[in-house]
Amino acid sequence: MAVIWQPELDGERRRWVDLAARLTEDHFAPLAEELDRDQRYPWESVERLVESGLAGLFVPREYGGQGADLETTCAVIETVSRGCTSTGSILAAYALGGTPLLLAGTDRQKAEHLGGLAAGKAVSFALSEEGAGSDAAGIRTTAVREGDHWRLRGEKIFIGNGGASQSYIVFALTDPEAGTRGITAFLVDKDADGVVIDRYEDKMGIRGTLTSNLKLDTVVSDDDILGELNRGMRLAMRTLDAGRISVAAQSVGVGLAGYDVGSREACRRQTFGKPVIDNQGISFPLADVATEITAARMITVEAARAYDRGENVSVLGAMAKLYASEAAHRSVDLAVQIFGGAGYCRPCPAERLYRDQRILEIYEGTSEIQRLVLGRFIKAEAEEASR
Ligand code: COS
Repeated sequence: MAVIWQPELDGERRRWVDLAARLTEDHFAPLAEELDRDQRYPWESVERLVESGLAGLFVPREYGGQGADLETTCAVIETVSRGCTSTGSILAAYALGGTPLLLAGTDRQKAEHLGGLAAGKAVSFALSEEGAGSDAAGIRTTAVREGDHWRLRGEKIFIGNGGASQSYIVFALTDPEAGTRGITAFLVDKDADGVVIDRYEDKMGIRGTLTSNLKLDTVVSDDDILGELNRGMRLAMRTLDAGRISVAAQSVGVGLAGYDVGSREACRRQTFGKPVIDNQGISFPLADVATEITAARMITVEAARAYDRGENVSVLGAMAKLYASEAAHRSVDLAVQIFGGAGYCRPCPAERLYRDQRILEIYEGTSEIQRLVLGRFIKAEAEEASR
């Protein structure tokens, strides 16, 4: 019996997770150190994700995908992240870019962009701007009517998979006076005139992923509007509700990776004539980490199941991301401590995981934003109860 709780996986889900585990063991995990060292995007791994069906796992079958639910997608993201954080993050970026299309795409948009995504032409979610990261409604990119099309002007930053994606879901102000009810989502092709990517971030971790800007002075048509005019903020928030569950799954994977290397090193490494795990100073925090990863996995799986049942997951998704990313923090921190000096030097998997983990508490809503979201719900519930 495994110490850390695992959900029951039925036939189809089991098949996808086993496939992901095999690819991770044979191909993704062996590349993790090199990708980190050379800051290299693993095109060959992406090709495997596409060929195997994992890239388009959540894409409906009629658009060329596998039609899997979020619970399955998350189980696969967790499995891949356990072996290579960068590859797991690429997979999660595929899911984030696909979600607004699943939620609001027309049949034509789904056929073109979800179909493209399943075939390796990824779609990226482009919301953040300078000064508008946590305050998503503070964006300044505009889309102004010019005859029968729209002129899109502005710059997006911190785009996951930016530069490797074929198209971008860009959120822009279409009615600047209307606040959050004046934002619209547009589909933008990377090869269109006036679309420029000229900066890639040099990141602390997940160095096998690409994170870019997107400069826009381009023209789009009504057909490129994703969802309803002026309802883009809601679409972004609904997308992030699902995306946060995927980041929670990544976090469980990274937390497990920290636990794997930390617990094994604790058995291997001897001090004062015995393995360090025989000291309660090491076994007790490992017990805490095992408990926290179990709890993180339980919330994440339940959040994904709730999403698949069509329930609102704003609360559970925020809890899953908040808890799982911070549990992963404690897991990789302990792993570094167990390795001691070696854990502070390269190459050591604990050192890499320590840097990789940090983004999980930042992207798709910082821990502070998750607490803010939860705080609003708590206040509303308490006010309702005291009425
Ligand atoms: N599902 C559906 N709709 C939602 C929603 C959700 N989870 N959360 C908010 N909305 C809707 C609101 O109902 C509101 O719609 P109406 O105007 O129709 O009433 C609209 O979206 C605006 O919501 P709100 O007023 O709460 O917006 P705020 O500007 O106060 O911001 C936070 C809300 C802080 C929660 C939001 O800016 C946020 O999530 N920030 C973090 C963004 C993020 O994660 N960035 C990372 C980018 S990807 S790396």
